[in-house]
Amino acid sequence: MKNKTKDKAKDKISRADQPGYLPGFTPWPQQAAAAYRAAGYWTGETFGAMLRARAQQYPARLALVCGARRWTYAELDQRSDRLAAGFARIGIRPRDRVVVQLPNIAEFFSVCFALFRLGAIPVFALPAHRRAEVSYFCAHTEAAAYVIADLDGGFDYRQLARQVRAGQPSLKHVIVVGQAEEFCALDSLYDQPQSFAEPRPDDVAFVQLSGGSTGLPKLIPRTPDDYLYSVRASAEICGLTAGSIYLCALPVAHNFTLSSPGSFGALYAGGCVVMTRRASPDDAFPLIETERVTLTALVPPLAMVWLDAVSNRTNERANERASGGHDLSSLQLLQVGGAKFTAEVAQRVRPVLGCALQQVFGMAEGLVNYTRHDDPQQLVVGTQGRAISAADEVRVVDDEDRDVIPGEVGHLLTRGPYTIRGYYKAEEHNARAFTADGFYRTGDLVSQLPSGHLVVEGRAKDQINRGGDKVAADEVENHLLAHPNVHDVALVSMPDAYLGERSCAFVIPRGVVPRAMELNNFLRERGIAQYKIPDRIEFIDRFPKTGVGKVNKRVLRERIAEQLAGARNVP
Ligand code: OOB
Repeated sequence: MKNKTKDKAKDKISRADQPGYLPGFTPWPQQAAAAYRAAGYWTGETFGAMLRARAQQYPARLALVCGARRWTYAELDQRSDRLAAGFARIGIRPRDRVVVQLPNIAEFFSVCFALFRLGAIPVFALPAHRRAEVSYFCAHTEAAAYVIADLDGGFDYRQLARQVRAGQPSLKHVIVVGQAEEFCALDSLYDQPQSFAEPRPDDVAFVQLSGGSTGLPKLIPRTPDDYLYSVRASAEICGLTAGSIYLCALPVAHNFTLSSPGSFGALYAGGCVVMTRRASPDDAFPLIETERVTLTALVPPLAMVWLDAVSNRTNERANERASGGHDLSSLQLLQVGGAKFTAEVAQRVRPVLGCALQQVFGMAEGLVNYTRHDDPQQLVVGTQGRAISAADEVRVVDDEDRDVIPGEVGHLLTRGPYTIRGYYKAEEHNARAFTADGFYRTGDLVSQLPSGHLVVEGRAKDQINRGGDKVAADEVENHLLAHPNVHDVALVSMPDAYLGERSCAFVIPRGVVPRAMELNNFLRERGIAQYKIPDRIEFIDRFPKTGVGKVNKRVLRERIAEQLAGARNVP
């Protein structure tokens, strides 16, 4: 009896030392996890330990450039330690969720690594998100804190925080980079460093957002084991070294910018990350020149703007590889991804920018495909690359989940060492989004070449890819349905030369036909991100239906595409 009690006590202690996973997280099955460890993909390294190791290896090397500020690895390491202590002082605990919505500024990294060291869990919102999205992230994760910058791009995030906080009882702190007003200033949290227990490398370290196709964006839990593997392998594929200088031009918290190989890849390699809040040629080109940037990542519309900026300039001064007087010769690699990059534009990259192109087809849920530096040009220009890892399982299947004949178009399913097995707290949705044996249903239609390279052929998910910004159709439809003069609505994509796709809402009105402007204002007042506001609204009496009576969105897409083509042909 006595012994039993003792054993029980011992049991309690060992469980406290090794608590289970974050509730709501679907870990990889034990067998798969063991295989990934045995193969050396999962190393047990945490984010905090990774930064510490680099700071010891390269204390004086430059880690971050942000405006006039230049932080060495030692400084980033120290700032992260001090902030971790400050976060702990105000009551942020291991495993607390913290919504982080920051622009491309150096503090993104000190805040993240501080939270990682503390074992708290950043939930990455994008700067474009507004009240509806941020409130949902806070509520769904029961966030304890919300980190913002005071102002960015003319928008006051403190105003947003006031609205969000009013409806969120769990939200104890709003932490502001810059002028905090009534909130907590990040600068007041630089305490004396203290040490914290290392978080588990196989438990959730942070949460990213999915583009989503149904309802609100799904939340994607990522672990140090899986994420650092993708970062390490990506850095290797892209040839990053301590001499690499990465321009962080797309939103820093997006998976592409963070890990493919992104800023984490650059830090992993001991290189330098240069931050820019805006990715326009006027902002980015001077930075490329002065900081000698070696690589960057763009979505297709931005890549087109860069190409045009350089072409125009080059036409003016023949044979000069410069733009606006800016020398871009340090740039070795331009990565383009997030949406389909057409072959016609892709082939302009090398002649115009004088650097290599890499196409990147990835997803925040995991799988990332790259074209490789030694691929023949036709693969670099005409495909979206092949998977990072030999352990990535890629299947192309028909509607019944049967493998298609190699080379034919089908649904892309994937499973592997850095692809999640479930969204955070989304049991019902997970049953649909993953197969019984753990493959993620990407919703993308692809064909695969014998080399393993994938060509993105289309999409089965009900989503609009607006130049890399993903819009879940039914999220916007649900907001519109709340309008008293909207009887029914279907949101579809329409072709666009610049963004690839824009959104068009077909609306069946109820009673008085509302003005398009009124519906857009209504959506804005509901607090959704600007990129989700329909680019066009068409009123219609009834929807075309499929054989089983569902709205036939294909017919609607064709209708609007024809209408646009017709309008272009009018003299
Ligand atoms: C990236 O991640 P997400 O989560 O914003 O979006 C994923 C989806 C994919 O399922 C696919 O539908 C689309 O975006 N996509 C592409 C593409 N890259 C992404 N479609 C066509 N061609 C491409 N090259 O967008 C993302 C994450 C990591 C690296 C790169 C992109």
